Amino acid sequence: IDRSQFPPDFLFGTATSSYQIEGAYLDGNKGLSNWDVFSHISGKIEDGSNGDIADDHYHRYKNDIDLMHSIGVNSYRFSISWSRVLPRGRFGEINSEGISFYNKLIDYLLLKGIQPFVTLCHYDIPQELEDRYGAWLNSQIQEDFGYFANICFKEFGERVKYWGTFNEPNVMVNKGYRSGIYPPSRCSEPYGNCLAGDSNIEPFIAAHNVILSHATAVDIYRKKYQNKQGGSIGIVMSTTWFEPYADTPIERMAAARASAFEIGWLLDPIIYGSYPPEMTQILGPILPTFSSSDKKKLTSSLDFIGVNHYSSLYAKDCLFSECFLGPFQSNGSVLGLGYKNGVPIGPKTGMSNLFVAPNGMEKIVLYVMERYKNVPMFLTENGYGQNTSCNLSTKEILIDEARVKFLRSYLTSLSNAITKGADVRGYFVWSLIDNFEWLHGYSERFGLYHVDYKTQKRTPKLSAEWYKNFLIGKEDQ
Ligand code: GCO
Repeated sequence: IDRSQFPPDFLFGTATSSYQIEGAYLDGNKGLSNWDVFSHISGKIEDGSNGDIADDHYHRYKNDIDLMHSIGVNSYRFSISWSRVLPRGRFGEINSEGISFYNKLIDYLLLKGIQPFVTLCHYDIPQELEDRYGAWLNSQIQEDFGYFANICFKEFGERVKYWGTFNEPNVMVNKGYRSGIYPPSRCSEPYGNCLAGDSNIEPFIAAHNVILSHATAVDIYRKKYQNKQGGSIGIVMSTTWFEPYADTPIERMAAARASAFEIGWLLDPIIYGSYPPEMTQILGPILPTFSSSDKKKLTSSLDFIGVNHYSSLYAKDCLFSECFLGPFQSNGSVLGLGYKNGVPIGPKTGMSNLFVAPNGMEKIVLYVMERYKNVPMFLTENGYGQNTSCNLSTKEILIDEARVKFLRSYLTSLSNAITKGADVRGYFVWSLIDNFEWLHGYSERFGLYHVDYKTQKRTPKLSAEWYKNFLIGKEDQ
């Protein structure tokens, strides 16, 4: 694979998120976020860690930008910590120290010739919104998100040309309100908080408020800023390629249903103004409804789709055939499986649910292209996690041949999709540096750079070197 196989103005970057790298969780007047509170509850994070310090990026952002610069990327996807800008959400003042941090970050990026690609909400929100009114379960959040977005457009929009409202909201609501393994831990064992299965309406309410919060922010951007500032705005979704478990009509339908439930759930409303037919058929009245003014505000409320893609799964039908879905699944009655007859769908990675299945990249991009009439896309995350809980040596971590192979094969597959007509405009490796990998803490490493968490020293892995060579167009070995 060669850079010349991509369009000349293609964005190539790396991605991170505020809670996963910034640390400094109380510095500069930052308020507590839901993840600050959650990660401090014992037993929530596998290795007992939290993001209090993380990569200390808050203090080391210049150094980290220098690392990006040395790789030669032309863009950087990061997120703004809502609780750094508004420590108490809308119940307090704007924090000038928070604004100043992101100003410095953006200015230094631009000085180094790197375009900022900014996510407004990558899971972390001010805890006070949760405590006061139940955050995503309350429609109040739509206005509050709009208020936050407006501040960001106003303060940073002269310099930021790419905005994503949400990162993987489908994951955020499923893990927050269905399995309960992310904050606010709704429905987690022992299943105390809400009803089982499809009668648990909370994920649907939360998603509904996310969808309308997105539309509120886009509306503000388009009315007040877009013409003047000339940027674009979209949303970033987690995407899995679902391969039918068997080549039968039922399993093919199951795979299509799984995609509609995963991607169409939020993107259909945001692009077409209503929930996907695949969902309404199964869920009926469980899905909240959009008023006609909602629909108007929603339709075509994005300029691009951000696609995060790591892996494929088999889709197995559970609507017409028997299988145990677990009490809190609602994905169109499809079981997503990594294995068939004991054989994984592709080589295993360090993450138990992620496999190396590069063809899924081309397939998912073509799927999104067809479903959404070739709206511009950015491949906003793709990367390889290495599990280091089993005491790998630093050398084994640094010579990350598996990651290089992964990136190369996925980029090849992406370029195939572009050749077939997909309007993809950028690609971001997850991640620049090893960081706080949510429930897995620091044992999962996704970085192009290794981080020694005792000293905060960053060391390039083989993959950093490989990406750099790829970007300068040096023949790939
Ligand atoms: C996301 C992802 C990232 C993860 C990455 C590796 O929500 O965008 O969860 O934050 O770190 O996907 O799992």
